[in-house]
Amino acid sequence: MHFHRQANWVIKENRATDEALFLNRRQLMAGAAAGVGAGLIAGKAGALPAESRFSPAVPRAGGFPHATSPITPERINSTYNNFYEFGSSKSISREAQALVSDPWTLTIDGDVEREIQIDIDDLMRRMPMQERVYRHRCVEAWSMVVPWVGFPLRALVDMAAPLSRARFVRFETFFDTEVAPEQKASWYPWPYTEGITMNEARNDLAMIVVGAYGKVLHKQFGAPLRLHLPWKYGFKSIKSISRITFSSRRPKGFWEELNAREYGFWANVNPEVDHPRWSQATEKPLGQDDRVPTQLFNGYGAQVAGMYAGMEGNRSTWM
Ligand SMILES: Nc1nc2c(c(=O)[nH]1)N[C@H]1C(S)=C(S)[C@@H](COP(=O)(O)O)O[C@H]1N2
Ligand SMILES: [Mo]
Repeated sequence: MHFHRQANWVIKENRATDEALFLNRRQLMAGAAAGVGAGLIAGKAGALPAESRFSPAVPRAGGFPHATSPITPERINSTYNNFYEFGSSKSISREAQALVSDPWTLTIDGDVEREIQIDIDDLMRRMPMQERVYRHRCVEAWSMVVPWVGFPLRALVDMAAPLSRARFVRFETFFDTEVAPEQKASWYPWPYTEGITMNEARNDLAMIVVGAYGKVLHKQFGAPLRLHLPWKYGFKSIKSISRITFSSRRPKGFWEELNAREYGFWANVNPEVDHPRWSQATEKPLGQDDRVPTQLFNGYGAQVAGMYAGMEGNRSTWM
């Protein structure tokens, strides 16, 4: 199968150099904090501030395979989350407001020409920002559809200039027990980490997310930057990334470390390969009553299947 390196939905010119697009982020965050605070005082966890929109709006990627199923209502999505740093229930949106996402420095290290430390605002100004509507399929068999705002992971990989020996990319979440007391729990291998191959990192679909629903990313969504790999189970899409490390060795993620038999390295969505404890054939879209069939590669096979040619018969490709 032939895969061209640059798809037509990748915005070529760097729209992000338009200062007005981002420079408001600090103001936005201040507005968001005020809004969330007010919401919390009113006793509504996950109250959504109106002030946090990107202005002007980040353009939706043209010619892109946007999800066509209904977008999950923001209010539902922002109060049903997996973010174990703030608790193992889905109702962590209130606890997650303790996250300090501004200022935020991303470190890029390992097999690179030189280590980079970059402020999130600088990074956003340098990256080609766009909106993409993605399906997300959690390994627990629920799903959602989200209009993310962000940029192709490949643009960040290019900026990082990895050495030729780099074959994997490892992502690490912040570690701060003051902010996230759950990180004191010694039975978890904190901080949360995940890893993918360089080939996967350069795939057109791999996205670094900094916003959702046209707004700066809510803390419970993994502010200020997270990964989204829509063809893989959701646990691969690590939140609140503070470090990206290029490596010649395959990293072992948080869940693989905990239970490799249930949560593996590849974790590509496949309705025909069950989780050891439940079926993966169907999923429950958040906010909908009925279950729907799960799709191979979560419906993104045309864009990603070529990366796994010859691996289809291995159970580990789907776990
Ligand atoms: N750091 C971190 N990233 C994480 C998780 C987590 O617990 N901690 N949970 C993962 C799982 S299992 C899923 S399904 C998604 C959930 O994203 P959402 O809460 O925005 O829906 O985040 C993923 N990224
Ligand atoms: Mo998940």
